[in-house]
Amino acid sequence: MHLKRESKLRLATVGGLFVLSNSAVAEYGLNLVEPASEITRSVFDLHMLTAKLAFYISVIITVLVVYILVKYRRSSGAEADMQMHKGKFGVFSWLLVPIIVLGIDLSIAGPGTKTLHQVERHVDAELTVKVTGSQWKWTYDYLDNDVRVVSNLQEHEPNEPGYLRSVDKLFVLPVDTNIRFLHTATDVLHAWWVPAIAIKKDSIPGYIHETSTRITKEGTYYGQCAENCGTGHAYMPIVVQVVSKEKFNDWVALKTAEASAAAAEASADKVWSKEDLMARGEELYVKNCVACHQVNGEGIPPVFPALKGSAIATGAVADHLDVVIKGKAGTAMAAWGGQLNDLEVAAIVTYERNAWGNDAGDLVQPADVKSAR
Ligand code: HEC
Ligand SMILES: [Cu+2]
Repeated sequence: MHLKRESKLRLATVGGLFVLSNSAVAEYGLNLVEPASEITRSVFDLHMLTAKLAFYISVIITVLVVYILVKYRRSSGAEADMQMHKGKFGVFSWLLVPIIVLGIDLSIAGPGTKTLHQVERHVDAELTVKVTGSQWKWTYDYLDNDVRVVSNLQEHEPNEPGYLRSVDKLFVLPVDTNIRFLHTATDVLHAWWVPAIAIKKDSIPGYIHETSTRITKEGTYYGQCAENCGTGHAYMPIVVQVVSKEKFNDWVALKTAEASAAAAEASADKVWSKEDLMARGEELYVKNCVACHQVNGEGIPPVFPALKGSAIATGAVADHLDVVIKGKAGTAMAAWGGQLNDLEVAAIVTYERNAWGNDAGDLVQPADVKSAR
């Protein structure tokens, strides 16, 4: 089949456009995640606008360059026009090109400014949640309701679905509500990042950064820490469940009841048996401490010390309680006193003193923790 040169060029251009067209790209899921809030919709639209403009410009320029290379090649006898700068086109193109470029810039600047304004706007919040990053988990404090959710990585095998993406406790939020997030961290920099529903801001120890959103669609949204925060950086995924306002209120009521029951249980001056403390202690240890001290208690020395056979975990109870409640400033060992109640600390410490061949043999009761605080 013989095609004229122009027809071939036309065919190539149309084919190229088809391959790169929106629908073809969408099939492969290469785009940003589908936005589910006003602010992320606005960020998404800005991305599409700039991506489209850049795409069209690159196509026009490529076609132009190829056309000029072919048409004005020396072998076809083309000669340079040495007087071009004296003609009308030569004179006015210096003006024309910047005008076109500025026009394109301004067409992005308008929507860009609008989005930036939205990012910085502080709405009247109907719900405020303090989002705290720690090595390696997220803590969500619902400031209006006194509810706290501590969200840890849910362990999976590498080939299972949900590997490094799922958590034990979901972060539940209501739909169609003005939500304010207060971002902070307890140890190093983290960044709470869920691209479908909120913009990303760094979480910095000692500082509080504010972002807000209004989620428009119920569903489950995924994210992760977006600031390299240490060896467990990959182990702090985020899962947000957005539900109707009614469901959210029910959930808050349930969580409040759970919290007050746990507080009552912890503060009752009950003396617990070794079996009960060890069982609870193991569960809490696995949830809170294994990222550093490992399931077998052997840690990852020299950074994360072994608790198996450690002088502190087999020595005086007071020293052991002191480390767990107050932490060790300047190390990754956090002060757990504010995050765990008396019963929980008692159970974990009892477990550490009697697991993995440690044989301190003694029990620590909630009352001991209360007086050690
Ligand atoms: C993010 C990492 C990390 C997590 C999670 C963590 N620890 Fe530690 N832990 C450390 C580090 C680091 C040290 C060493 C501190 C130092 O240099 O004295 C330490 C020290 C200790 C010690 C003293 C051990 C010794 O022999 O010096 C105890 C006891 C302890 N941790 C208990 C716990 C308990 C209980 C938990 C869970 C509630 C926990 N840790 C969670 C990092 C961690
Ligand atoms: Cu992090």
